[in-house]
Amino acid sequence: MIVRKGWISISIILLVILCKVVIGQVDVWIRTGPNDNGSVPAIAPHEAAPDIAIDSPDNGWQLPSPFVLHESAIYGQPNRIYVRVRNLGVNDALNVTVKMYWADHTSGLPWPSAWNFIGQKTVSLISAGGEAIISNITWSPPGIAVRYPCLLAVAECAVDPVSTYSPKDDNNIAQRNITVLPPPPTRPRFSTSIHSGVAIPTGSFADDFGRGWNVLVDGEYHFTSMLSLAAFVGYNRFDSKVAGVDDTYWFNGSLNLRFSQPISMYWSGYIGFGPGVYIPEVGDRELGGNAGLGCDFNRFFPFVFELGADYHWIFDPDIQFVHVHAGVLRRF
Ligand SMILES: [Ca+2]
Ligand SMILES: [Ca+2]
Repeated sequence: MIVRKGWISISIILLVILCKVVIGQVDVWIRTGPNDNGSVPAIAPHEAAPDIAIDSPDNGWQLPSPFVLHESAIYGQPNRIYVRVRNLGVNDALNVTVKMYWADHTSGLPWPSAWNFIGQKTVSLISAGGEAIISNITWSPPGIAVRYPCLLAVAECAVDPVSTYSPKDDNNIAQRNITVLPPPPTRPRFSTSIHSGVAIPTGSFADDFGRGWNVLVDGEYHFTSMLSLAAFVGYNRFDSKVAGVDDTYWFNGSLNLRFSQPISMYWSGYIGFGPGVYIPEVGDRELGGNAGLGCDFNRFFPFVFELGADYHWIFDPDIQFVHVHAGVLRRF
């Protein structure tokens, strides 16, 4: 009886070793959704792979965080595709090849007829339980006709080949549906704009004066799509709250450094700040500064519509006001 139990134990150990050697020794996989853990079938969604990322030529290159800063692709330009491949197995994965494909989402996505090959790369080693980044598979989407394509990443190696071309039913496959945008227009470096709005006193300045109106004109030089230098002249009028005291005004001449960031296809936001010279109705010129933020609507380029607000502070006498404005800008 003791001999038989010993044989059973040895048999079980051999069976486990055999399983590890033959089955599951290497399991390459790519997350096809944010909740995917490598199980088959994969946890839904199956077409939002966070381990496939696009880095378009717009906004510079997104290193070192292409997966965090995943972008829409730009057609007609070389976009970079990144893929993170993992190994769930107990042995190292050797010579793992990742192939990238794209398809029109309206095609129904039959394999292989709907899918267009983009490119492939091979990584020599993914250690057991580890991961590797496949970088710089280059893709130039052919045009805007396919605005919402699907990307498919297919990973396999000799001991873990693809069994079925489905991101749900094979963890070697992952899909990410993306957006393709037209290239941004080549932006002229100069712009000029005119704005008008409300000038609102704050602090002690508000004791004697109420809100009035403002107009400003500016000239701006755009170093890049995200950085510019603006010089502007403003007229800020305030209504008197005190009987016997006249309304007043301050001119300002200001210089602002501005940082812009695209928010969507047509909208961008900016922040800016800088020094200024303020000239009162009566008295000497004074120094001060301003800081502001706003948003631009670029649908009708080269005309840009802008909404913004600036906080102005004249140091001595202590005068502060906020200027809320709307305007139109023309690039040339
Ligand atoms: Ca696998
Ligand atoms: Ca980019």
